[in-house]
Amino acid sequence: MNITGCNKEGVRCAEMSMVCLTDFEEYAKEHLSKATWDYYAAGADECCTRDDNLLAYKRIRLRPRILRDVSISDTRTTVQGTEISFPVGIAPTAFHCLAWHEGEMATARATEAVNTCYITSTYSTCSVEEIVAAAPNGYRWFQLYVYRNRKVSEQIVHRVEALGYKALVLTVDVPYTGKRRNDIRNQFKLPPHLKVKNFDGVFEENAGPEEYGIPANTLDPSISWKDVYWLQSLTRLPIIIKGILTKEDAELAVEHGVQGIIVSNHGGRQLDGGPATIDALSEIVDTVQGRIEVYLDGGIRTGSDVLKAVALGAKCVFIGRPAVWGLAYKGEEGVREVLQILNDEFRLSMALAGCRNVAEINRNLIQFSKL
Ligand code: PYR
Repeated sequence: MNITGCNKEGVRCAEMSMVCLTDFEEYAKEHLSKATWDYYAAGADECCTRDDNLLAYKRIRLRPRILRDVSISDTRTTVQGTEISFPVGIAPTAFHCLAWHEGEMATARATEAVNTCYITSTYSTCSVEEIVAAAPNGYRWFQLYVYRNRKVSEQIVHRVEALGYKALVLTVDVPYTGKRRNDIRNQFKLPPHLKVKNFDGVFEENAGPEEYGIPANTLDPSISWKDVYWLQSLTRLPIIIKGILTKEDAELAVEHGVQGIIVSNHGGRQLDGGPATIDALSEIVDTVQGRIEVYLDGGIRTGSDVLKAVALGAKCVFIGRPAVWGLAYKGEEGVREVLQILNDEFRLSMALAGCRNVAEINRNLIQFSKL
């Protein structure tokens, strides 16, 4: 183990000791190509929302309780009735083969080993069949977009349902892709040896300009609440809406009979100027009142961030970029390490705050005068 984690040139190397998630970030920045790094790091416009996702956690203070015998602790929880090892899963991020040659298959194996939930991105560089074969016992949800050609969405829904995916995560914050300046400067696109394998043969070859590996303008900006009913008519899977940031939309989600909400601003990659997700969480939890599960993604970097989100009512949180950094570091092993570090930090924060299990985490832990 190398204490500094750097080689002679001061560059982080794979033998170094990884202590926290930002170590993986530094490694990824130094080892990924500039265009790939920029793609994953991107926020929209001036990146205010992307950055605030992290900063907002640092504004929240905890109210630890003491002398509560925390000699035994249990980080397990459930999502949609299924037990996972701790309240952290993997958010959908695209193109894992850019970060590691085995791509999403490595991510799937890591989440299976750690026993948590992996939300597979539509924009995967391995097919859903390859992902399921790589980790047959993994617990997975599928992230879905609605395409102008509804048949495209319909086919993928039937495909993932048949493959044993356990929920559909309908992503609703991309009627159009946000403006990510470096992707435009870099003219970011997938290298020729990679493709969005879930769409093999689905779109016409050479159908004009591409955006992120499929023909541009294929997502349907006219998507509306009635499409939730349309999706429900296609599937028996639970539907979770990802991209809700207000109590009004949370209420509509409940009224439309979905089974969960992910409070998300797409990692700050869509509307710049929207709230940090942890700041949006409370009004949504208060509105939903336990009728459906509320999850969150965006800005989680430490175990105490997880503790704060769970204390404010998130049933589970999801990490996006840190999983990609883990992949860039050591593939499956790297993602496992990222999850393990977060689990260890969460367990420690829980104990230091006086909680023995996830059920004991509640809003009393949050110092509201500092919010
Ligand atoms: C993104 O790059 O944010 C996608 O959702 C593909």
